[in-house]
Amino acid sequence: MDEIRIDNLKVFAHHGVFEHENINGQNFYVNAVLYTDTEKAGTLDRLECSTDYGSVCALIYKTMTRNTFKLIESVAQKTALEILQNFPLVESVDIEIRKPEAPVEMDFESLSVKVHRGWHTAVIALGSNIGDSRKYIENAVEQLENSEYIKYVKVSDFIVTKPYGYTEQDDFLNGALVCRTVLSPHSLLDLLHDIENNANRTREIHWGPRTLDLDIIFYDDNVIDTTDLTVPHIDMHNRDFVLKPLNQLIPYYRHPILNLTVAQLFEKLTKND
Ligand code: A4P
Ligand code: MG
Repeated sequence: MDEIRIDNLKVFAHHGVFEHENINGQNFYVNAVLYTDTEKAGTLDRLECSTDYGSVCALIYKTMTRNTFKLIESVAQKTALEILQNFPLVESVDIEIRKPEAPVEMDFESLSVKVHRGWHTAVIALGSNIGDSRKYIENAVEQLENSEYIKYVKVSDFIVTKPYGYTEQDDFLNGALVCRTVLSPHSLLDLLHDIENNANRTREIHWGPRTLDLDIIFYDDNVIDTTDLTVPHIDMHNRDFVLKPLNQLIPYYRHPILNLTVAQLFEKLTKND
């Protein structure tokens, strides 16, 4: 991907753990790399087709002077998110915050933090089989749409499905959505848990009835296997209530381990049934 670079933008600001830093301020220097496609702008020679680095500098300056953070980690995080949220052509960004006047009684050139943040595609399955299931799912979609960390939410139709796994329970309402997010997979999982908790979700029986279940099915083409998160969802290829809504939204999305598209997985499952 092409890069637009800003080197050592000087910003006088008040970030720091010590009170005297917040009162007196000091110079910070920002290095930014914006990852974006510049081909169209370069071909047509038109600024509207690219990202105006002057406006990015102004946004960095505004973000760093209107907020006072203790940590340069927070300065970097906030600055990166502001750029991603305000410049839609920027896919991802590196932000390095340098602090050459940091109050450390030793000889050094500069101290710094560098972060990489970007937009990712997340695919989420939605389910409910207690209470007003449609309302629970619609509320969840609304909370995701309203999150500053998520954009371009596309939702499937909702379908009524027979319970899978633990069958002594009511029918489910299921659906799926695809979106772009700046959250890491684990931060996205935390957000989904918050939204489930807002729906009075309790965890009693494994695979049992629930007001709201939000599962991460895909996150880009990442393969994640940690104690609290497995992506792609470990059993998605066996579940028609996941594959049917996905087939409507993203039939050509390829499962990174099984190496089959959603449409192929759905066809395979339907044939086996
Ligand atoms: N976890 C691991 N990977 C993921 C992931 N990709 N997305 C962990 C979300 N969570 C993931 O889930 C337990 C833990 O799984 C989470 O805390 C997270 O750290 P849970 O939702 O608390 O509860 P659970 O019921 O024990 O498991 P789970 O996986 O949600 O249940 P399932 O497998 O989704 O099954 N039948 C129909 N027709 N429709 C349904 O929607 N749903 C289930 C629930 C059973 N039968 C169903 C349906
Ligand atoms: Mg779940």
